Amino acid sequence: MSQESEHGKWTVSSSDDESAGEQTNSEMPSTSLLQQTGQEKGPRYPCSEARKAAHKRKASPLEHSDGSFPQEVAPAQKQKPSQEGLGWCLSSSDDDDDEDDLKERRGKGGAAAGVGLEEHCAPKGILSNHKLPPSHETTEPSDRVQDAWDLLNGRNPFRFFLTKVKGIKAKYNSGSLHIKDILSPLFGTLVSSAQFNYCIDVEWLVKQYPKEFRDKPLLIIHGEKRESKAALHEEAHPYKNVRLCQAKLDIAFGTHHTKMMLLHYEEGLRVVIHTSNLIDDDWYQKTQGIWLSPLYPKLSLGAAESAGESRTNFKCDLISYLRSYSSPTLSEWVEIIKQHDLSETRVYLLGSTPGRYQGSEKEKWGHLRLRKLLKEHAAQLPDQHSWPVIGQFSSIGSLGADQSKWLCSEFRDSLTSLGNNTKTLTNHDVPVHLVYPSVDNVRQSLEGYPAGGSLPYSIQTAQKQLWLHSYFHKWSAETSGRSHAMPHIKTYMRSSPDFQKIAWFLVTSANLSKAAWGVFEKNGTQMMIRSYELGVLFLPSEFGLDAGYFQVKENMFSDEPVLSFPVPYDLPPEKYESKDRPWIWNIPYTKAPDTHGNMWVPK
Ligand code: JTA
Repeated sequence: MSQESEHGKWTVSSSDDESAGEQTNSEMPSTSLLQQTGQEKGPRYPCSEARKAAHKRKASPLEHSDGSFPQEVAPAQKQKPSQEGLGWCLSSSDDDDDEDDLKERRGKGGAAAGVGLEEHCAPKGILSNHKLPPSHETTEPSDRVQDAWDLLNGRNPFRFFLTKVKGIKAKYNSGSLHIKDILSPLFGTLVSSAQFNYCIDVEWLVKQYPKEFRDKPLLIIHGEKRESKAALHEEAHPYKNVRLCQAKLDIAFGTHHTKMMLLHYEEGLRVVIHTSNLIDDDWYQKTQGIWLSPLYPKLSLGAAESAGESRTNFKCDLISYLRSYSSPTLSEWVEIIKQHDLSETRVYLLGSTPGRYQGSEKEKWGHLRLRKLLKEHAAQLPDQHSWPVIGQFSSIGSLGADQSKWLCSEFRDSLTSLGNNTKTLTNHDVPVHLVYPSVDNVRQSLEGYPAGGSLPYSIQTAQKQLWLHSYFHKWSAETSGRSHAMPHIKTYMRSSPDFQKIAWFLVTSANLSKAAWGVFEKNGTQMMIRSYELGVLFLPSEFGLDAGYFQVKENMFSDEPVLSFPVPYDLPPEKYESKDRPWIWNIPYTKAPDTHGNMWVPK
């Protein structure tokens, strides 16, 4: 079938199927490309077909025919090794693996520039919450320890971070984290850990741990089934300390998207909730979000069952989320969490877990959970009907024939709730702004078109909801230096009409889909959720702000009031221009070359 349409001329060989999920097999591009050389292999981790396509595309790029780079598109060419590694680094060892990484990158045929030259790392010492590390003020180079200290405890009360990006100016990476930083001994002396995620490269993951922690028990919680589950087990087999736990997914098209680390230390426990898959590409040139918990101290023996709870009920909510897996293995982690003091937590946990929920259970997960939190803990604002909701995501599900079906009904009703009002009657005029990369965003990105391999909006879904695209705004992030680092982060917030204040901010794994956020069934008496998702919600009241809003940080790298919130992309969002189209991953883009001089031709 060949079609000329809104999105140009394209063909699909598979049948269009109707499904509620955001990604279905028929919508995944096959791995075959126009000009295959035959030498390339897929990634060693089981993952989506699209990711394999992106992987292979990097191995055998399709050069744009005129061979020239467009003048206005050049961030990747400007990458210089001299700009690399200037951000602070908390990795424990000068890793012999970095050289392998460089070889691997070159082997992939992508931009080899922008890799290597990791700086020497900070001296060891645990960064606890309440006392300075032993090396502080006494050991050189103390600057990096100071930076780490400030990041973890001082000038970042939100504990919200972005991942380090290769190939941007060092100043934009100050205060960002690589996975090796998170797993560094500076953050704690690891006893055991659990990694919840969607896509996992076990060999790569093990290498991200410092050598001294590589054989500590590691539990991987995933959602793979059948062949891909078997492949994951094969991959994990060589590592005797690695155990796998399959999350049950009993509802069709459900996915395990949750991205969380539980890090059990000799000194306590840390929880990390983030948006990156456990694969190298996700920690290379993308915009990803991370929330780091404080170091939670161990409760004294004989402490009450209820001890160590936070004002935000985080401990109970985390345990309740883990219990939803009904896994004996995860019960072991529930016991560990029970033994710790999580009372310093200032965020609310917001999860989704597959099921059909009724009665009081309805408000435990998804958008109704957000609705409840906003009603109970966020204040009403003057002229709140003119405060837009902004959603920003990296994939999109089928949202129905028009906005009334889900987006501007149950979903918007939840995101516009504030205070214990008896339903705002003016909800219908609350603006909704959606931020999703345009084709030009992807083309001009650091990764080029292969970045689109992590933006799996399919033509089959897109063509059914052209109405949605009128809500779209471009990805732009000059303030965080990440305009060319495509978002895999997902964020939602309520902003003032002038975009200088926000009433709340959520970072989550949840894309814009009914599978993730939930959808009413049975006339609103039941909430149905297909996938596992996890995020944290920042509310002004928990940060001692009585005004009911956070000021938005204007310059990420200046000394503004510490309680201004570091929104990771530019406000106000900029609408798509008439020529702009949303990135759709399974149609070709051959008219203009990307930053590596290549085209995108999925078959
Ligand atoms: C490409 C994906 C995630 C996630 C989930 C993805 C798909 C393709 C990237 C991704 N699914 N897919 O949870 O992070 O087709 O399912 O990054």
